[in-house]
Amino acid sequence: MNTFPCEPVKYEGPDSRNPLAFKHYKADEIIAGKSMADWFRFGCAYWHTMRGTGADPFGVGTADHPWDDGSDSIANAQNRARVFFDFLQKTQIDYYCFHDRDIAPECATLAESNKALDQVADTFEELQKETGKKLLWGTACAFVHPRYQQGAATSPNANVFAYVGAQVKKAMEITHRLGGEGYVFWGGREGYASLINTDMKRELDHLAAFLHMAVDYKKEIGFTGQFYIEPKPQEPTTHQYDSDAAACLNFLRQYDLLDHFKLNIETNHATLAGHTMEHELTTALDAGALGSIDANMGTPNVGWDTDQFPTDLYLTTNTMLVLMKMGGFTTGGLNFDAKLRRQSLDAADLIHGHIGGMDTCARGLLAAAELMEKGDLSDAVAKRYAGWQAPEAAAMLKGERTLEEIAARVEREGIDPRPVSGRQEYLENLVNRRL
Ligand code: XLS
Ligand code: NI
Ligand code: NI
Repeated sequence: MNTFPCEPVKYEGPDSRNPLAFKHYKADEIIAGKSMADWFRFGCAYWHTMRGTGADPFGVGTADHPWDDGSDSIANAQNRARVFFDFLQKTQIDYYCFHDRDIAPECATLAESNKALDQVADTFEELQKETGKKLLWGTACAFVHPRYQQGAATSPNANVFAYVGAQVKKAMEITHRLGGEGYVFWGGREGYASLINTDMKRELDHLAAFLHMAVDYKKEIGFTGQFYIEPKPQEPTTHQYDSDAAACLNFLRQYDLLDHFKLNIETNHATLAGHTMEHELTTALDAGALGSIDANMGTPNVGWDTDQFPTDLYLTTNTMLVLMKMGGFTTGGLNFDAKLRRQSLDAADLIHGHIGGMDTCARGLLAAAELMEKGDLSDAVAKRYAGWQAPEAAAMLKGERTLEEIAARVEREGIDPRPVSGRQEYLENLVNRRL
């Protein structure tokens, strides 16, 4: 069985009652100068969509994937790839992302694993040519295998560091070969369980040395895709070194890596870090380092990375407001790093999850575009800081005034600032009106 058990999903408009139709996502509709498809550059995560079984810490998988024979054979991996590209076509998703070990089996030796990866990559290459679908980014899975139990590039064991070096080298080559527009480093176990047995300074030095080697190898093979770090505060580690956007930026700056990396911001990771998605996106954007998005959402009171499909209009509107400020993605995209609930067994549920996420994003884009166009929010912000246009105010920021001079002016002019309203609720109502 090489096709996905459903018809291709089409746009039918907001009044459609067809559960397998887009109500808002219309790929070629131009919004603020760009097609919806270009604004989003939607991506699908191979690990969730094709390899997610619904297993959780309390029970085995439940998903019904009739195309999968459950074996680790190359033939099964290649067949899965065919079903996946059919899924991409049926959902109008243009990009995908993978870990090396999602697409091909891990074998007894590294050489055999590399060979398996090459064979499956042949199939991916053919399928890309056939369908026009593209690789948004690739990555290496350096957290599942027991060898990485204490970390990969931050493992206390030098041989683990070497092994992950070999694995990432190959994953970069495969990403390059498949025309990947980026490569992600998500440090799943790059952190600690406890500081009691951890030399944090040393581990961070190791991580930086590792990333510098990756940057060198990228040049060596002529891979021009963008490198991304994906922040996440914990899970599976107690503390992950790439805990949030600010921590990543600090690390990259400290180790002279900022020119080579951007951030891939994931919604549920922002939540786990105690931030809003728009906070994380804005932190990255302000540093010129917003690269890509892993779109999903969590249930904050659960406290896990539940990787749910985005269904929240506030969330997607706020996300799109930041993305529009940036002018859209360049190499990045909006990858659904999202999985079905364990009760959602059917292959068709995968379609519902993805098209629901796409429609939610489309509504966010439409709302954000209207808010941007009307300019109410940007006007309010401009007005809030308008006082800085005055020559004396500007001079204070340019280093042209001392504290003594400022103090003298405050006395001379009898400056006595009065509180003014931040108008938060008024503005919240404005946003609400567009939803
Ligand atoms: C896990 C991460 C992972 C990365 C890719 O929480 O989101 O899926 O996106 O390694
Ligand atoms: Ni992710
Ligand atoms: Ni995640």
